[in-house]
Amino acid sequence: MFESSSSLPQDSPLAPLQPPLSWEALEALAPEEPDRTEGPTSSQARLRLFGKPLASVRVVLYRDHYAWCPYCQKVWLWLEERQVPYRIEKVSMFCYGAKETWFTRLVPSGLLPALALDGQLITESDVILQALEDSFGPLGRSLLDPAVLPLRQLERDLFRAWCLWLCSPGHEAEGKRRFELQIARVCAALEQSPTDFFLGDFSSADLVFVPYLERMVSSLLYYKDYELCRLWPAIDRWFAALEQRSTYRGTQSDHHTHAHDLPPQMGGCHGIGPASSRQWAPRIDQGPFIDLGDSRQPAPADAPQEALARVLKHRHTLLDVYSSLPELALRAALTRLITAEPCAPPPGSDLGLRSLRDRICVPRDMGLHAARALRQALEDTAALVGDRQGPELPQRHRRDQNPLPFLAPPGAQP
Ligand SMILES: N[C@@H](CCC(=O)N[C@@H](CS)C(=O)NCC(=O)O)C(=O)O
Repeated sequence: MFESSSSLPQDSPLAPLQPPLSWEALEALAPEEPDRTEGPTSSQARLRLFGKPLASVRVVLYRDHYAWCPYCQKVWLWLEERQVPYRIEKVSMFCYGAKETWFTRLVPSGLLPALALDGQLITESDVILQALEDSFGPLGRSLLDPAVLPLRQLERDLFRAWCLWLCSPGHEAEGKRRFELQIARVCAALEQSPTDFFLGDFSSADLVFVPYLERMVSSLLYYKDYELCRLWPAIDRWFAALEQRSTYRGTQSDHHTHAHDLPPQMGGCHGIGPASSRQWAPRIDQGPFIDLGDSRQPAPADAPQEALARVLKHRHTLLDVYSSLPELALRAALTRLITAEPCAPPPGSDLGLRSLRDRICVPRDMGLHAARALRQALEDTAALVGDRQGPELPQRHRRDQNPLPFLAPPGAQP
């Protein structure tokens, strides 16, 4: 894309690298932030109308800033699938920073999600889903359908077996055995279906499995080197069918985000050895970031542009928060992202570049493929000047992800 000023071949170690683009040039290459009120599912939306008038909004969803809470994902995906207009209020989770007092006045436990329906506040995701179904009709099948009820119970049995294996030290063999008993039951249920979903078309039976199956696949790969989707093809087919849906893709997270957001929520995750000795953890953390198996969809051609626009929107805050990241280094990584050509950052910026690489959160910050492209550009740029890793991600909290500095002024899209 950029002509070299030298006649040296590009692969020569002496070939001069392109200079970083200016902020103005980068801004000219970034797309406008799309309207989030209509269009595909997005964690950045604050209002969703699905072509209906503002006056038709009866629902307010209180959810986490990180677009990560599994119980919020269930309700979020239900609203998106059923195209029920709603407003979104974002709330902090304890492990990321202080909970907003306006929310604890509303919900003293501070637990998410909460939902207001016609002004009536409801907590507990299953109670919320039932209330939504009662008001707006079921998602394919009723949550109380005799075919759905045993699947909901199966999801809880699977959840408990996963928690035991992932979170209890000293239960490695037994934990795996019990998990496999349950996942075999899930696959048997899927294999009885005429489609890749549980009961024909996508329905509430599938919805209830989404949040934790996604987290199981990523966490077991990262902490146990357990390739769930390869070992259990019915689960892989189910994800492939799910990923056809833009609603799901908008809520979908990735292996890296789950691997590092789960420990503080679960009270720790136990790996089968140190991360460096495992097969998958180093790749999920340090790349190469392609072919990690967390998406079966081809990368959209504009994934780098999406990542660029998201970084530019928050660049001043990012440079404040990441004090080890010089602005020239960030421009070098963005230049690499958008031109696919190497661009040298200043000496010593490897640490700051990798700190940012490790803190991209999907889908909070951007979509899975945009995040993948950005992580790769940050890593490739850092590798030009050093091999230092950033500070380790904390296990007991994620206050390194405090949302406060990134909050948009009232009324703006974050
Ligand atoms: N049984 C509840 C569980 C909700 C829950 O545990 N939410 C977690 C987030 S995943 C929470 O809000 N924890 C408090 C916090 O992290 O701030 C439901 O289904 O809604």
